[in-house]
Amino acid sequence: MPKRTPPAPSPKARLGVYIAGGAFVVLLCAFVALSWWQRPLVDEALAEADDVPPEQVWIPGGSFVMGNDAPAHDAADERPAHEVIVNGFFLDKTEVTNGQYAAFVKATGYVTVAERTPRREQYPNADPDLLVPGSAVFVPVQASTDPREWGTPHPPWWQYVPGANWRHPDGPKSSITGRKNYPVVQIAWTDAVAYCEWAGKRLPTEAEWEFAARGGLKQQQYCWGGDVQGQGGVWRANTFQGEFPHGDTAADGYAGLAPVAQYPPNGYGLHDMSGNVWEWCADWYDSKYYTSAPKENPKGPAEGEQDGTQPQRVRRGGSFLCTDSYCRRYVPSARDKNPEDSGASHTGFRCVKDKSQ
Ligand SMILES: [Ca+2]
Repeated sequence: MPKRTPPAPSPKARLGVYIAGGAFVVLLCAFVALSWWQRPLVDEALAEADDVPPEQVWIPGGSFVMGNDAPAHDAADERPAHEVIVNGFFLDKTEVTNGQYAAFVKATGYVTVAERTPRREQYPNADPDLLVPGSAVFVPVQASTDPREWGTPHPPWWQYVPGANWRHPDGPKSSITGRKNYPVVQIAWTDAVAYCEWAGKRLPTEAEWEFAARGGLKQQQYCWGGDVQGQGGVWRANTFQGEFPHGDTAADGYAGLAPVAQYPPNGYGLHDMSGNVWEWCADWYDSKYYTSAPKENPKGPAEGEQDGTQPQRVRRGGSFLCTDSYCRRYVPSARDKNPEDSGASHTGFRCVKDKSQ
């Protein structure tokens, strides 16, 4: 008996199949979309985490002349030049990078000062609009370097930017993705100390920092000797060339930050002790400290000199914003300061380890 061919589905049955199939596709798409929407957010900054700690070099210690009182060098807080003795120590070969700081945050969940909401009691006189998480960002505005033309107490190229922090160094739209080997910035002194403690290290004293920056040279103007930056077409540090603050020509290869170790090391094998980012030191800052500092292993004054309402901590080394025409502080004797809760887009750090640690 011939087999009977199954009857073709009726148009109504076909319609039902199409509707069911369509509904399935819609549900599948909805499920995929929902899953995407509810996906775990990838922390872009922590994705840069680099578990390789900064390599260190041994700084042998000894005596040196700290400061600079050469008549042509007009910096009162570097005077008098005086003999100082420091013990030997290990020092990070480079500034701490985004990748290394990300590893610390990934391991500890640490929240930096710039990511916290400032409290009114901490800043009783602050503009309410500024009591939001954020930090100081360099903005290359067209502006005079003459303070009489600023119209503000602070240079107009420094602006408090809500949402600026180490993950977003120039503000919320910036990121450190792909910048694992750049120095971490927007780090307050407090944040630097937290990293050092986690790493079993500490910040250098100001004397240790200057001893190391001089690279074994005696009273030379620069970390590399006496040649000026760029002499003979040789660039030895990431500084600023061109008309400050808006016209960085990047003759040294970089406008703004550079990855660490792009320039030759000094005599101790240390990179970027001049330029790139200012580096926090352990000490309180006092402009007259050199008049009374002890000779052996000075650790800074007992308290910081006030600037406004806050005591200051020491920063050293200059940054990518240092330029001979305005801020020539990328030399090893130059001192700078900032309150310990204040990071900036040109400030980072490196760490010391003692032999016994
Ligand atoms: Ca540069």
